[in-house]
Amino acid sequence: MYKIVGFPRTRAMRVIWLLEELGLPYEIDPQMPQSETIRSLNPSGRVPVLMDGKFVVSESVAICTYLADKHQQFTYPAGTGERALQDSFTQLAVDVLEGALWTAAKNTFVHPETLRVPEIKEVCKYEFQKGLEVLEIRLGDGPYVMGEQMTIADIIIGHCGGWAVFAKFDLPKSGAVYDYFKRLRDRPAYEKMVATLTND
Ligand SMILES: N[C@@H](CCC(=O)N[C@@H](CS)C(=O)NCC(=O)O)C(=O)O
Repeated sequence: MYKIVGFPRTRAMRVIWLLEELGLPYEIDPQMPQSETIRSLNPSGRVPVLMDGKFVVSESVAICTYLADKHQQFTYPAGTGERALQDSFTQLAVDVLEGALWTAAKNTFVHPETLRVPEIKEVCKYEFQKGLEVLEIRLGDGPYVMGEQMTIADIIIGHCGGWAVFAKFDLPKSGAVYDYFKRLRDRPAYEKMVATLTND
């Protein structure tokens, strides 16, 4: 059985969501970042980490890519044009959406107070909006970024949407991007992932 090592209310949410979509059994060891256990598995001390037997992999996007490739679901095969476009959406999410959210978080509660630059949160919100504008243009007719087939790119983007609500970043209240985030939130696997957070 897969083991997710990491407190669920973190980027572990992406891995939990994907495993729920895949309908595969997993257990969660809710380690806090920088715990001794986490540092023994991932020198950066960051969560999540996935254990597949003795195989250990860190970085949520790499974990999701591994699982999707291994089970040949929620991804296009490597080396195809579709996969390149899917990866391009994933990178947009990580670079622009997550980049803005994570920079804001680091300057709000993650870094030591003396190192924080609270004013940067406004820049982050601006960058996040720019990312949403690009997403809206690239979304097309949907229902998912790659069309009919949901992929891990949607999981990474959808997770950033939920994170944005938590961080009090503005999200559209109607339109294509609103509908897209709602479609993702309404998925039973998303709801099952959210249920694991209440057990924190
Ligand atoms: N790029 C990594 C980022 C992991 C990460 O920074 N996780 C946060 C929690 S969401 C963490 O462990 N922070 C603690 C730290 O940076 O020391 C991923 O996607 O897994």
